[in-house]
Amino acid sequence: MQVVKYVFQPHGDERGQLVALEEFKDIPFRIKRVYYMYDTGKGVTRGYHAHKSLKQILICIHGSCKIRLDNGKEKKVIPLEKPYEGLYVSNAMWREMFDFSPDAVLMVLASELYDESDYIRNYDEFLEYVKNCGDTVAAESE
Ligand code: T46
Repeated sequence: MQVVKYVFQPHGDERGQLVALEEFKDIPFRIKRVYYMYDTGKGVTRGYHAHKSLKQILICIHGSCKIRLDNGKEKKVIPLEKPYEGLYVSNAMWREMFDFSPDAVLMVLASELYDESDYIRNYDEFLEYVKNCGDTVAAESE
């Protein structure tokens, strides 16, 4: 499995750092939704689903966490610990987010509005889905 991790350009000066993200320039899709999670409890794992259409970029803008990606054939764990790094998560990709530091803020840029019917929450259904649609992640290795 290939993993796409974007390294964004921080605009640093004596005041500190600033990262700006524009759709189709820094982010490979129109950004229709932004959400973020914080105060994640110790030992919590979130996710356990895939999406039929949704594409996302995950950025741990504070603290750290890990993302497990699974395309139905292979699994990879990607640490997110820099506010200027973004992990691309394609559709048809099972994801689990875990090992959150107490101060972690995981921000997600999403290509679609929230739509529960886009979720695949059953792992066997996911395996069936990727087998039939063959639409798995295309990305580059770290
Ligand atoms: C994903 C991973 C990375 C909304 O009302 N609107 C939203 O846009 C989202 C994302 C969630 N919600 C509600 C639905 C649930 O009642 O917030 C609650 C928690 O959502 P969920 O259990 O789906 O959260 P995670 O962390 O398991 O998954 C989320 C995204 O849902 C998912 O698309 O890829 O983060």
